[in-house]
Amino acid sequence: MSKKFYITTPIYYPSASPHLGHAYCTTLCDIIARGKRMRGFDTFFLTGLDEHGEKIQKNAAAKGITPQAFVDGVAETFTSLWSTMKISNDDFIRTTQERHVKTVEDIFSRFVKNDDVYLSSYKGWYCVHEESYWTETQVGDEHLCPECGRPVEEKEEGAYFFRCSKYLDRLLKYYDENPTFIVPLGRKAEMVNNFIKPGLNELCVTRTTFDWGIPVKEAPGHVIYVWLDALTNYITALGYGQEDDSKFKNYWEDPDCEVVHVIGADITRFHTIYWPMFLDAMELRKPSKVFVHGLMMMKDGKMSKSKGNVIPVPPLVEHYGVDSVRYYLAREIVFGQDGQFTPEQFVERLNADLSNNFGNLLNRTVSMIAKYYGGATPEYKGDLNDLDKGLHEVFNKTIAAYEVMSDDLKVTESYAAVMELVSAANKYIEESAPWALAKDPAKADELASCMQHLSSVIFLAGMLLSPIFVTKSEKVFDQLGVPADKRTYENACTFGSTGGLVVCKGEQLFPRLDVALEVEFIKNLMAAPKEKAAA
Ligand code: ME8
Repeated sequence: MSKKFYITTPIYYPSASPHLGHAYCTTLCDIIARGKRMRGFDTFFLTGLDEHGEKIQKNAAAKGITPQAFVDGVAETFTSLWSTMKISNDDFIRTTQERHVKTVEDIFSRFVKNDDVYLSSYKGWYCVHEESYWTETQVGDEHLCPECGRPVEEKEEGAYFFRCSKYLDRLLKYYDENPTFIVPLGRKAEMVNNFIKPGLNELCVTRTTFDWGIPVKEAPGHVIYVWLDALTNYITALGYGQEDDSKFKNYWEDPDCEVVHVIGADITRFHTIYWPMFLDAMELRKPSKVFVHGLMMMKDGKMSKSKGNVIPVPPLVEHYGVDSVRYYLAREIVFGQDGQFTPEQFVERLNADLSNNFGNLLNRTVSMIAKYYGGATPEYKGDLNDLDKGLHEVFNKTIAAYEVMSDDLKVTESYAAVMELVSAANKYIEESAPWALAKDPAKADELASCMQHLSSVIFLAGMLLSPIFVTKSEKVFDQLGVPADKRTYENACTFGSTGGLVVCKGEQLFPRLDVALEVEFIKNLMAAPKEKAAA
């Protein structure tokens, strides 16, 4: 089986500063990508910006600058946030880049030539914010956008339409043949019942009312509608239609390469209905999976600057460290479900899992190996008693569970399993009572075995956590004394591979947090003046 993996985030609109919601999606994708690389997959991880459209043009005009200058400015805040979050993307696509613009023009020309698009005129209810037309029924009597709730305006313009009707059967067949194309599974029913069953209209794919977009060569005055432009980023970034298309060939064109788009629920329709149709029209393979993650909400609803409930990411990372913030995002909010950020849960999660559970296991183990063996970790000599056997079994089960769950993108569940291993090891210490074994010369083998079992578990847990702990896993390995060239996934999965290593007690990696003080700190961050809160 090929071990290739291509993962993408949505390309975000550079219409405002990025917030914890954007950081959430990108960080989860980063954790998945790093996990695959750790396991030896040939991985490509893409993120980027969706820089065209009326909204951007309006925002730039309001600031009195060109749209390009505007997006260049916002792009910097995004790349700076990704560097703060230690995002390991392999490329950063911006839809104003020549590589993208040129290819989208060619794709459109191909659609015109093949009669996949046709010129007509469109009248409907338009939402500037969503850049979408809606039908009379969808906007209701109030004339509000069904997606974002903002007022819509009635508009008519000459436009090209994509022939969805030509590709609908193929789409439904693809759904049938690939039951896990849309995950979580309930999202598929939503698409079929809300958009396909009521009758799918042909999709309007050009605009004439603004010009901040990719021009249609065949029809001056038309620019390509932002979704056709935006969705194709996933292939233009790989070099599709360009001189160097080696990445496109290596990833997209390899039918065994798993191609995964991770998106928020707000854009499911575009990724699961129109994108596969565009790909069909280009005679290209479809993505293996569209994974729809949930929204990260605040107690009083969606994060928004006007509500003053936006969590500024950089000061949070500066205060708690990037590893802790990444851990919180992966572990607290179940990937695939909506979740709520509260300062209390943030602090309590870090205390419970990182200080009390993982940090405690590391400190106790390294101290005991230093105390009882002068630092040299005993060799593995088999499982001497039931407690040893039990922990070894959890070790093996954790590897299997981690691999299956992370392949299913059950990120939160996979890390819950890793933390269960850590809890099992802490329980094993209590039950084995090494301090008592140390007093009894007849129990010397059991004591050695106990230290070996603990150190093996920490090596594995540190490795499985390394896609999250981008700085601290290395410190865990330093404390265990693992040489740089032995810090591999295979070694960590090999029970006993820490035998003979000399531990080196270091700083406490996850000091316990004072709940009241820290909750206060986060609340102050949320209330911080705008310039401080800007990412
Ligand atoms: O829709 N919680 O861009 P966008 C979790 N350009 N995720 C959140 C979030 C929150 N509170 N807020 C935003 C667009 N997101 C298009 C995409 S793709 C070809 C084009 C994340 O800037 C979530 O992943 O509005 C959502 O789908 C995405 O940001 C929307 O970003």
